[in-house]
Amino acid sequence: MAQRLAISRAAVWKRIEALRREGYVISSSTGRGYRLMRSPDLLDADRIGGILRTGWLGRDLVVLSEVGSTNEAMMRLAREGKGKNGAVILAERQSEGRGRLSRPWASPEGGVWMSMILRPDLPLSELYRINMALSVAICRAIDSLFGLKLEIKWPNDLLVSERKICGILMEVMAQVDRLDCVVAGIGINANNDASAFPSEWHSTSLFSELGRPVDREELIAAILLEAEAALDGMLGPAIYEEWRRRSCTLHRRVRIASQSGDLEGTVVDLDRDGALLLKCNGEIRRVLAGDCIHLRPLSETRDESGAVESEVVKSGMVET
Ligand code: BT5
Repeated sequence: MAQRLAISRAAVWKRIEALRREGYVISSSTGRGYRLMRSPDLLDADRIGGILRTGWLGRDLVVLSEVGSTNEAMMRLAREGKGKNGAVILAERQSEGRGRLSRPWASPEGGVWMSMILRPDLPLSELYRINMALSVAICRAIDSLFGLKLEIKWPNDLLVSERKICGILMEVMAQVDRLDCVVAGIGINANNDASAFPSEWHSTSLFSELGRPVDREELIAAILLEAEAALDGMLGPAIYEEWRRRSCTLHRRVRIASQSGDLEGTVVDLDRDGALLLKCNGEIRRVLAGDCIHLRPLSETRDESGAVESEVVKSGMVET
């Protein structure tokens, strides 16, 4: 190696030590050299760029080792008038990852924490289409790569077997009548250990579901490719229909907690603009925003004494 690189053996050793500090496992044997045993699971923007097949989404992509929140970093760029349509920020870790209503989003190493900036020509009333397109795209990518079926829980969660594997956070910059840009944040528990999270989060990860780590770069490239196609077609009927078909909230009994109070009822349909149609007390109500709690059907939740237990199966939330 020293000969090939025209540097001293000590200089080779110094670089090997630097790679070891980054997490590469390298064995060495006197007189024979070094051998790469294992590479760390780190994202590399150039490698992602090399496998990315998109036209406009993710063509401008950066990977940060740590940031407060990728959404906040992207919003900051947007406030400065920067951030081209389709630019993406990824981070290995977020120290202040956030969900809706400033709820914390746990973002340790191994996950996919990603934000994209979108500048679509879209009326504000159609904003939820972006959420629909991204939800469908993530389901398609994870299904085709790993054969894992995700379900969409209204309004912004993706679940595997009733456990949250992904959350989407949309933040918007707009004038009264016109959209400036949307920053869409996607958080996926990929190789991080979701069993370390509080059990009441009902979370899981690709690692737990598949029993092995996944190639996060391949996953990111696949999601961006599906997302580009879905966003390009988000106003057509196909995305809405697939989003509705993949919903696990449709036909469920739910409780919606919103600023105007709680509502309980059965979800009879999901509308094209993302609204949930809730039948409660014989009336159909349109719900555009709120935290949605799936309730078990009453027949399943009577305990031995016959008392009705309103068991929360899982909870999630969104802001529209
Ligand atoms: C969400 O909020 O589900 C949206 C999460 C978006 C995260 C991405 S990561 C990249 C980008 N940058 C950011 O700062 N955010 C975005 P919400 O529906 O409010 O759900 C939040 C709730 O989910 C929390 O209150 C916890 O109960 C739970 N939770 C927190 N971290 C989680 C995780 N890693 N996996 C599963 N559940 C989690």
